Amino acid sequence: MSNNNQKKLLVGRPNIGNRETFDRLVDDIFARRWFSNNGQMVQELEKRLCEYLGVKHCIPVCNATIGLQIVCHALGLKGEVLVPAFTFVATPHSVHWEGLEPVFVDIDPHTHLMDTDKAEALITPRTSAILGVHAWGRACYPEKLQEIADRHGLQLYFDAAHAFGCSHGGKKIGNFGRCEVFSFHATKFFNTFEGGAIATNDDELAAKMRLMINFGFTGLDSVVHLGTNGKMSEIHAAMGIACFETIDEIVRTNKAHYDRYRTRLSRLHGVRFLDYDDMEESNFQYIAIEIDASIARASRDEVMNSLHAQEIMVRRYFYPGCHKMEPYASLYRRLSDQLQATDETCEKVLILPNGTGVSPDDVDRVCHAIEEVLA
Ligand code: T4K
Repeated sequence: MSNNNQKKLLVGRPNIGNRETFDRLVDDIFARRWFSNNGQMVQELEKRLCEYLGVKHCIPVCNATIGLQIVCHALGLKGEVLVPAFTFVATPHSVHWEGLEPVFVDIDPHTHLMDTDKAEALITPRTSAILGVHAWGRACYPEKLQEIADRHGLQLYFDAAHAFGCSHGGKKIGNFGRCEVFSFHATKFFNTFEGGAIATNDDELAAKMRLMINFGFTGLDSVVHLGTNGKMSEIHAAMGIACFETIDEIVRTNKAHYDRYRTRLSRLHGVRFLDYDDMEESNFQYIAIEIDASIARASRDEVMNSLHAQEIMVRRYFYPGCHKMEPYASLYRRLSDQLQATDETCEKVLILPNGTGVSPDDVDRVCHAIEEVLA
């Protein structure tokens, strides 16, 4: 990271696990001279992930995007897949990369999650799956989507990139649909520098995906399936194991920052906080606010520009919406008037810095800078 970035307040500054544990595990990796290909560290990480999530399989992969692509293959998807337009572009990319057509669905503007009625209305004979996204860690209506998927004979799986450590109905995310894909990217609540994992309770699906992440190999010279390289390396897994030791501390810090921001900023006219559900476990990683320019004293972009000028690098995820990014903007022009809630939300959302790299004083600095524009 450049010196310049060290001075900035950033969204996405990584949480760091227990450094002593990490350093010790790195020494072990070098001593064993075993760096990748389902080594001891990856196996240990999978064991801990399964215990933590209460799920039968949680296969570590090199990142969530490849994980989502592998799922497309493993589920044998064809034709169209329903995806929300309001998500990180990796979600539709994973579908399109596999030769499938992502069909963009509008969101519920209150929760930022896929609108289930609008999803059902877009089902055609070509639809093979629904890909729900647990935006900001909130579960994307798993029961309702499962009911729709069952009624129409579709597969249901989830992009759980934001939702590690979050629950729904008291059950950890990772247990819904055919499978769920977590991201362990550096900017995530729980990180392995780069990485992810595919969680499922389906033995057959898990076995197929294990083959697929390792080129389809079953033995030294035997390849029985189409495969790719989706493996996680030992050093990445070591970071995950070290992160397990600090999960509670990260949640505590995130929640304290969330409460501090909320107490101060929700007083401002035209500012709305995205809620975390009190009845569920959450990782509180994303501080997502909406600034409504029709009520507030300034627009979201005016606030963002003012903060950027002060080296507070807030982000407008997921601007401008996947349907306005290529190749989708050119491919699906006809869709733009069906995604009104997405378009409106994209104009309002601002993500504020959070995590253990942010101090209470930093939070106060961000609040002060926002108040200067909006109060
Ligand atoms: N599905 C969803 C819903 C997702 O949000 C994502 C990823 C995926 C799927 C795909 O997961 P992976 O394949 O990545 O496992 C960042 C992340 O790169 C991306 O992983 C994440 N979502 C997305 C929401 O954020 P960018 O393009 O915003 O990255 P960048 O380079 O602008 O960095 C973000 C912020 O983090 C900046 O303020 C800088 C800061 N940062 C970043 C890194 C890497 C640090 O302070 N330290 C760091 O090491 O996508």
